[in-house]
Amino acid sequence: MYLGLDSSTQSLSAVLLDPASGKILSSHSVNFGNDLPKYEAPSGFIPGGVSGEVHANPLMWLDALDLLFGKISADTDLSKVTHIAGSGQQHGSVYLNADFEKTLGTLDPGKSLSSQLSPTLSRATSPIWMDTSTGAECAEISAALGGSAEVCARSGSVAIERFTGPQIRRFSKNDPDGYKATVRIHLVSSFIASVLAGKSISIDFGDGAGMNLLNLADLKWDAGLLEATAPELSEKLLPAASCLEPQGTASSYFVSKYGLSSSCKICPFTGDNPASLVGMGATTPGQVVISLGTSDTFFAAMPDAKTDPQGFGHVFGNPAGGFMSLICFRNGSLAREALRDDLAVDWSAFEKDALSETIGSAASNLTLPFYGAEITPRHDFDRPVTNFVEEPTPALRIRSLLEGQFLNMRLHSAWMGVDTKSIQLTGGASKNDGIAQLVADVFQAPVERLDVANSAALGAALIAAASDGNDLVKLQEVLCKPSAGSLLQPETFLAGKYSTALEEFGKLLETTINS
Ligand code: XUL
Repeated sequence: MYLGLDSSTQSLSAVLLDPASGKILSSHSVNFGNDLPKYEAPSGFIPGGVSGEVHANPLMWLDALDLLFGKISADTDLSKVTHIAGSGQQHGSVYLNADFEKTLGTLDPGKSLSSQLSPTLSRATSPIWMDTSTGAECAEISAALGGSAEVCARSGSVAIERFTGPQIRRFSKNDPDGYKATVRIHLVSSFIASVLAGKSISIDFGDGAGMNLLNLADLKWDAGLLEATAPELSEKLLPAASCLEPQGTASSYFVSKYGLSSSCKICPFTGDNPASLVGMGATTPGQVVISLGTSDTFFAAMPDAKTDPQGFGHVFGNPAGGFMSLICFRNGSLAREALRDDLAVDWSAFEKDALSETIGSAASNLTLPFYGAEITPRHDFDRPVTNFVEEPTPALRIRSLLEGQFLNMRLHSAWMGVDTKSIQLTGGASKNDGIAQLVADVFQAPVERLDVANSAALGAALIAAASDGNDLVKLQEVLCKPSAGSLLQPETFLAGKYSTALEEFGKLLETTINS
């Protein structure tokens, strides 16, 4: 049996996989807000941070780990699990002092993880991916490297506020003593893996690429970036590694408390996005995942570490080998819901039938679909900009906003040079056939939706299986199948219209940003 864990922003989840039967045996989850109310973090982070700071309490993640293993061991014989892999919310970091390694290796199963590891934190809280407090540090790192293009060429992304390097720099500047007392820095992913193994486990290539510290050419920490970030940083990081190569076995704490086998192998954990790429069955170039959530994300496997010349997209390691892109669009559901409220309609107005009435106007009315500041492209929009050739009826406004969202995605993913053969659509709005058809039409590629509830935890379980020599692609064919009847084909007669619309959209965007 293989176990996959995902420590996300709001919950810690587990998927147990039996490759012999090709079945998911069980799924469990601990919700930080509901199950651990004492941390007063209803959405998994500490509310009320100032100056853009968003932190979480790493002790909450440890309590969640104890709770989760308690739940799984109640209905599963954990001694049958041979490999554990996992993923974590990307970019978040945990700071540990000189007692960490020794304490990890000698944990008492009679006590909780959090009570024993609490004294080993050199920083009480962990900055997470929602933190935007490091604008100055991003500028300093870029200046030290001679410009943001150099940071991007080396690390796969320009210096980004939420990325770990700028966060480490801010800590070293604001609390030099705390930084000095830090002997080891972990990502959320590698922290959880280390606790399971009872010793520090490497950061993996996939998640490590979200730090502005890993050189994608040789997959080693980049000396120039380390130096520009904080003093003696290389000593605080283990060499990065592949998530497919186990680095340890379950610690005696988990063996005696929850019944894991002492030979159960622990893989380096990866980021939630790389794990989702696996869980969505999209590790082969040409398959694209579009996730429609609060923010929309676009991610896809890439054969080479190509970087976005405009600096909006990121490059992470693909757990199956090679690389993946991730592009984040802040105005996802935010914009869809703002228009829905503007028009006082419900979601059925976005369904296929309502949208099919406007097919004759496809690509002829343009909307820059931003109701608030956007990161792709970076701009302080405060409302949508439109260029309509027809009277803007509610139906046309809906079609045009959605087209604008997907034209913006197509425009800002072109740098990858990937020929989109199929799109896996996921996230809340993906169930809507009208929206899904528009994605197919704008990208001129078939769209499928999968039945997967937690693609990152499933991806982690598949990584655990692959680390034991199972063929990942074959497993994906069995476990990452599209839901019946979810396939939508593009209307090919719209191909030319959307090519023209893409050019017009690009021009309107440029004029708006430059005005
Ligand atoms: C990716 C990112 C988020 C986190 C949280 O760059 O910041 O997707 O991984 O899930």
